[in-house]
Amino acid sequence: MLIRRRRPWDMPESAVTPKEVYLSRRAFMAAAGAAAAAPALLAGGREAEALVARPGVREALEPIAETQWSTVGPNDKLTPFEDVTSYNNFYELGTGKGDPKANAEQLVTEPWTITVDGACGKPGKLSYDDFVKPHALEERIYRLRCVEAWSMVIPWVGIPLGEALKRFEPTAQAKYVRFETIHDPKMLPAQRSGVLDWPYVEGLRMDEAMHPLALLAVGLYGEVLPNQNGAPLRLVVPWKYGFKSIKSIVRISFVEDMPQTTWAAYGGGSEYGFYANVNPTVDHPRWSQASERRLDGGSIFSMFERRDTLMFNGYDDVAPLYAGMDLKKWF
Ligand SMILES: Nc1nc2c(c(=O)[nH]1)N[C@H]1C(S)=C(S)[C@@H](COP(=O)(O)O)O[C@H]1N2
Ligand SMILES: [Mo]
Repeated sequence: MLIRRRRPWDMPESAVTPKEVYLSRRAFMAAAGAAAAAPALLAGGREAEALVARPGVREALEPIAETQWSTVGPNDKLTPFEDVTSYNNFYELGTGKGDPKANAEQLVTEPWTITVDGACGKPGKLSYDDFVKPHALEERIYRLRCVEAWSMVIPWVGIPLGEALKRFEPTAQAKYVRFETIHDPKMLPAQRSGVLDWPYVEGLRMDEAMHPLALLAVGLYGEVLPNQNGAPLRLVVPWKYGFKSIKSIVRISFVEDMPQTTWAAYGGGSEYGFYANVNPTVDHPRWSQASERRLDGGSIFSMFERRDTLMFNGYDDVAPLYAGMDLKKWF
């Protein structure tokens, strides 16, 4: 089922995609359409055009709805696939930026089971397919702002978090959602170290989780999510620092109390708190968050260019979620 909606933050992908990429994508779709028996037409009679032609392509995803769901501005260029998939934070696969890619093959994502429990009417253990397949995949181009003051623009493929959560019928006791990454040192070599408390845990307040911008990503650039980016299923919360966007999720729990989350607990609370909304006025203890470095495939000189960090990473639509809260206190 496909529900097509437009939001004020929408912008056609063609506005941010380098033209060659956009055109080659269309060419690839024509080829894919000829090869695959699957109908190329989505509801509304529009052709799916979210798949990208690139060498070394992994598994392409099924036709993707809503390629127009984008939340970027005219100054946002897509971060090249190469950078999105080789400059990563995934501490379970190593703390160096290149480690997650180098160790990616050790993570086995099939089979994959997601346990949903806690305050809900329909808890369960679901296979990846049972979890994801009831939903139409959407492409969403979001800015990702890491707490380390770099940012990217990534075309995710995923399902709206809120719609996925509703299927489990959260009860009135469900005030927060807690997410857990897989804990298996055989597959995630750095889990043999104590660099963080494992498993990695993140959480959202229920109303944050239900916000239409919150996404569960299963792919990027029209392909199945590479392991280093959190395969097979990861959270994307574009108005919060990147560490909230927890990877390789195996457990989702509806809970009454604010969950203890990995980075909020780290070092006795020496990093950010539970909310971790992008906020240019709340500095990290060791650096300013007023500006950031955009990784967009620009020249070597662009390494030194800074741009202003935007409140909520520019996603003002979420501001009502925090009405009346002092965000210098609840950072
Ligand atoms: N399980 C887990 N999830 C994680 C992390 C991690 O180390 N482990 N790193 C976070 C951080 S700090 C960022 S910036 C993003 C990076 O996502 P990307 O590598 O797909 O760009 O993932 C987040 N999710
Ligand atoms: Mo990050």
